[in-house]
This record gives sequence, C-alpha cells and structure tokens, in this order.
Amino acid sequence: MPLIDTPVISEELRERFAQANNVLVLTGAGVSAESGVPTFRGGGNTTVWKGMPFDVISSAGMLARDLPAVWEWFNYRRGLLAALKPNPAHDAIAHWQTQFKNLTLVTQNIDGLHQAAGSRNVIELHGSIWRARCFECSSRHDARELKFDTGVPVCFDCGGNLRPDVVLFGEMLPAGAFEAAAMKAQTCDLCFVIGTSAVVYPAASIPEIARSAGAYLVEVNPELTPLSELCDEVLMGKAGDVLPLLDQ
Ligand code: BJW
Repeated sequence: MPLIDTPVISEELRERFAQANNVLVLTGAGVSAESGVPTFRGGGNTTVWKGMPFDVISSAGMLARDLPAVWEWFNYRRGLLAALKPNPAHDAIAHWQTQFKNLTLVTQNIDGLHQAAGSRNVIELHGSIWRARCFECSSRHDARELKFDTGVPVCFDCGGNLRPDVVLFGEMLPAGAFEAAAMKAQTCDLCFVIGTSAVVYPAASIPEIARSAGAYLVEVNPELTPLSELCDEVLMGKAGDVLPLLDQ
C-alpha cells in the first residue's frame, strides 16, 4: 500500500465538530484493522478461508448446507479475536460519546471492540461473534460458554441447535437495528463513516440517508470507496491516526 500523508482537518470540519449536537458514526472492519482484525476486502484482497471466499462461508446458504463448517469458521475467528485489544480509533469514538450531546454508534463489526473501548448503546447491524442463537427458541447464549463435542453446540434452554448470532449474506438484519440507525441518520448534523468499503447494504445506505437529510458527511479510510464522491470531506488515512487529530 502506498504511504499516505496525514490528512489535514479543515477549519470547517473543526468548527462543525466543535458545534455538533447529533453525531452518527458508522464503522466497518477497517476501524479494527489496527487492532489486528483482518478486513474482508481492503487492500485489493478478499478474505478466504479453506479455499472459500468469506461471502460463501458467511452466507445463509452455507448455514443450511454445512452448519459445523460455519461453526469451525467462527470458532477460528473467535480464537484470533480473544487476544486483541481496542486501538486509538475505538478509544477516540468512545471518548466522543462523552463529548457530544447525542452520539449514535452504528457498527457492522461483530468483534465487540467498540464495547471493550467503553462505547455504550452500540447498534450492531451484523450481530456479535460473542453470542450464539438457538434455531428453535431464538434464545441467545454467550459463545464462550458453549460445548462443541459434536461440532454444533446446543441450546441450554431447549436443546435445539445453535448458530452464531451474526447476520450472514442473504439474511435479514436484527429486528429494529437498521430502523433505529436510519432514524438517527435522518436527524444527525455530522456523520462519520469510518473503515468501511461501503458496498454492503443496507448498512451502506445509512450515510446516504444522513447526507440526503443535510448532515455533513466525513469519510475516514486509506482508500476511496463508492461513498467518497458523496462525502463533504474524505480524510484519507488510518482511523487510528486520523481520529485522534480531531480532538487536538
Ligand atoms: C481502514 C483501515 C484503517 C483498512 N483505518 N480504514 C442492495 C444492492 C445490492 C445487494 C444488496 C442490496 N441490499 C441487500 C443486498 C444483498 C447483500 C449485499 O449488500 N450484497 C452486496 C455485497 C452486493 N446484503 C445482505 O445480504 C444483507 N441482508 C439483507 O439485505 O437482508 C435483506 C435481504 C434478505 C434476503 C435477500 C435480499 C435482501 C446482510 C449483509 C450481512 C453482511 N454480513 C457480513 C458477514 C458478517 C459475519 C462475518 O463476519 O462473517 O458482514 S459480510 C462482511 O461485509 C461483514 C461486514 O460487516 C460487511 C461490511 O464490510 P466492511 O466492514 O465494510 O469491511 P471491508 O473489508 O469490506 O472494508 C474494510 C475497509 O476498511 C476498506 O475500505 C479499507 O480500505 C478500510 N481500512 N484499514 C480505516 N486502518
């Protein structure tokens, strides 16, 4: 990847940042990259596991065809995540929540690192890798407490098969999550889109909604995305380098 100069924060953004009341932040895998979490698509690559692209293994079709393989993929990733810590980007966003009157944090990430940094009321559009959900009774369980004797853990309440509590391709988002995020997008005055390739819908429509409703839209990403043209400012750089600059 080419070296990127640290971007300059415009006076306009500094002023808006100082005066904003309602701020919405949408994050994607890139916000966790500096913690060591692999992204899905960044840098011209696509995540592949055992020869399968992630959009095959992380799909509703694979869940129906081979549930043990889906668990194996998520167990492997939980193993990687267990030792990882929030980075300065997660810390900056958590701090913003104490700074603005209303800050809504919407994430596509399933890694729990925003919460680990101290962010509260995080809207998790794509679920959490740290939870499992029962196919039969829909009850949720801590994934760290599951037993994998037969490859697929079972529900402590009803004995039904469990699945990762994440949103796979071709599945609906958790009830109310997108609606809550879209409502906040309609009323925010400043919207940050951080570390997402902005190609997965409906998540990618949230900044579009914010911009249409009049919010000042700022992207933070070392690469351009399909959203960049719509943005008022694009801060090209790593989130962990760029976000702390806003507080200086
Ligand atoms: C840095 C950085 C640093 C690097 N600092 N930045 C409209 C049009 C077309 C298709 C659809 C549509 N509406 C719905 C669809 C279908 C589909 C979809 O969007 N497909 C498109 C990809 C074509 N959407 C769905 O299926 C969704 N469901 C749905 O719409 O339900 C209704 C429905 C049901 C049935 C039929 C039809 C409709 C569900 C989407 C679920 C996505 N799930 C995943 C997997 C989660 C589980 C798992 O982890 O395995 O979620 S896919 C994957 O992509 C994951 C992510 O949350 C998501 C977004 O990726 P993200 O976060 O943007 O990461 P990357 O890797 O793509 O980008 C990283 C970025 O960071 C890059 O830009 C880097 O440059 C940057 N970066 N280092 C800052 N240090």
